[in-house]
Amino acid sequence: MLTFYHTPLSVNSRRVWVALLEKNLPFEAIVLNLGGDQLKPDFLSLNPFHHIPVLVDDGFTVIESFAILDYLEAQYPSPSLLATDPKGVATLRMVEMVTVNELVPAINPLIKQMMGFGQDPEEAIAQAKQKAEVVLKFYADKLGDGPFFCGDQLTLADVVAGTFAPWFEQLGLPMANYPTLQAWTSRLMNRPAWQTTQPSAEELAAFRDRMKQRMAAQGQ
Ligand SMILES: N[C@@H](CCC(=O)N[C@@H](CS)C(=O)NCC(=O)O)C(=O)O
Repeated sequence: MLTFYHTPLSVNSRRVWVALLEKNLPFEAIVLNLGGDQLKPDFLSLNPFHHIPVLVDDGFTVIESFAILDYLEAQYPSPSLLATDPKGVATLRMVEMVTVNELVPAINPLIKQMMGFGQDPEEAIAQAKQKAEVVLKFYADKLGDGPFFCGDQLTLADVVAGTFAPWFEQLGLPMANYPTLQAWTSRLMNRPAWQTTQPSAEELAAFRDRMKQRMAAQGQ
């Protein structure tokens, strides 16, 4: 039996959550409140770095979302979320790495602004948008005319980049400039796995309030 420790609003968790759903794997979900649950001894015994997501499969513990995705593909290969041809394998990994190494750091100021956690100077916002646009152009280039990054089948490239896609507009990145990416985003948002894992406006507002309280308590 799979046990998935997560927090619904975390994109690191969501990529695993979407993969579990896309692979039709039954699992028990344990939701952590990151206000302290992650520091309790039981959870620290699973992940000493106190991060979600964590997956436990029949007593075997996997931390780090990308290791979890690898494990799921190896242990439960069907349906596959991997590419098989060499160009697809490279595209999949490029999209994954560009997402975490380029997109994530670039959009930090935009997330901060969207969530109302503070406002960086205009120059920093403009620079963040510029960097994010380079990623969007890269995505559009890799997507080409295909429905998904690696062709006709959904792969982990779509899962990893696609769990950010619903936020692009709200981050101030106009998707009308990227019609093929916009169509890809709609394609993903129509899938049950994306619909199940998309946070509601209420969940988002509650998260925003909790974070603001936490930041105020820490004097930020
Ligand atoms: N590299 C890790 C990052 C995980 C991560 O940063 N998780 C955050 C939530 S998005 C977390 O658990 N934060 C709570 C903490 O560090 O105490 C992964 O991909 O799984």
